[in-house]
Amino acid sequence: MANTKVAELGHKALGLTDADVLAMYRQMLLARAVDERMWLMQRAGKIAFIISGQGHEAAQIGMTWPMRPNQDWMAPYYRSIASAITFGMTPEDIITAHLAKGDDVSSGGRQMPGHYGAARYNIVSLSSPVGTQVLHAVGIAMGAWVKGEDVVAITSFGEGTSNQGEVHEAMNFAGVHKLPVIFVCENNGYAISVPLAQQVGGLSVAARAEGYGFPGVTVDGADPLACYAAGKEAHERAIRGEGPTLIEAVVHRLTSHSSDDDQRRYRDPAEVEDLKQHDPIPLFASRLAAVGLLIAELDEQYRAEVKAEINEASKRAEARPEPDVATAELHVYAEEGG
Ligand SMILES: Cc1ncc(C[n+]2csc(CCOP(=O)(O)OP(=O)(O)O)c2C)c(N)n1
Repeated sequence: MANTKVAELGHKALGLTDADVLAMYRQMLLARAVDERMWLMQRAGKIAFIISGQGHEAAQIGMTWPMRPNQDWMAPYYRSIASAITFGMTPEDIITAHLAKGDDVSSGGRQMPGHYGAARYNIVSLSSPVGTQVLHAVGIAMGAWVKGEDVVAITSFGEGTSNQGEVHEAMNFAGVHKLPVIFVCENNGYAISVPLAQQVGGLSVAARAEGYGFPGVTVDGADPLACYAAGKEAHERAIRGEGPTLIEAVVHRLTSHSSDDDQRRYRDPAEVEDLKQHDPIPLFASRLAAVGLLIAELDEQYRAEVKAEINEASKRAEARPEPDVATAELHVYAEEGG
């Protein structure tokens, strides 16, 4: 792997080794494979509902890569499959949650699929109203600051969600108190069927950061290295006590909004066709190949390993027990004595 003959990808200047960038690529393949498998399971009637992260993998993996496992926290959103994997969730955990099995780590089958959350991975459970997770991340950062703990919180949301009141409140509060939090807006240009021009007056979400008193940057969300660089810088600022950063990653949503939606009803056929040109996985694969890091045999090996892992994960997830009907109201109402 440490092939001295390969051309420079620019990754070494960022402190990444050849092995790191190949691992990032493999993880993109893994996140995509989990996602695709769950669509198949949804179409087969095994999973009720799926919201995809396809097209967001480079942004999510690049941005969460600098985070410290079991130390930093994440308040994700429903497209955060690749981020959740970087934070430690396994394909089996994710598929089990979507199958609403009784021992799913997120909620024991009691949450919407895609509402990632597992204290064991430092991932906060999100709620169905979009944007609540942004307040949770700021709360975690505030708590860490009060306790003097070295913790950075990262949160993600779409550009439609960036217009919610609580997102402004969260960013303003974090700016005032210089909290160690990273706000990631994964701007895919649509809030379900509503295009960007009808959502954001200024067309830049990152530009808003200036009003809150911290830096805002826009990055190409199909480029995992650009996303890594932005995430790393934001993480270092947070640790140094300099406060939040807003990163707007421009991505393409390769699928419909959810398995209940059909984007062909509101996107031009040429635009849907053009999406393939923006798929971050082949884009990164060709960059890695161009500098001699990803040879065809290695790519095939990764794809075979990932396929075997997903096959195994879905088989195990399907064999897990259903939730016990007797626990349907658990955590819904106050319990006697606690
Ligand atoms: C407060 C609230 N309003 C509306 C909805 C319905 N809803 C769910 S997802 C979504 C679109 C959000 O779009 P965006 O934030 O751009 O994220 P994307 O899905 O494009 O990644 C909406 C309107 C909701 N869940 N919560």
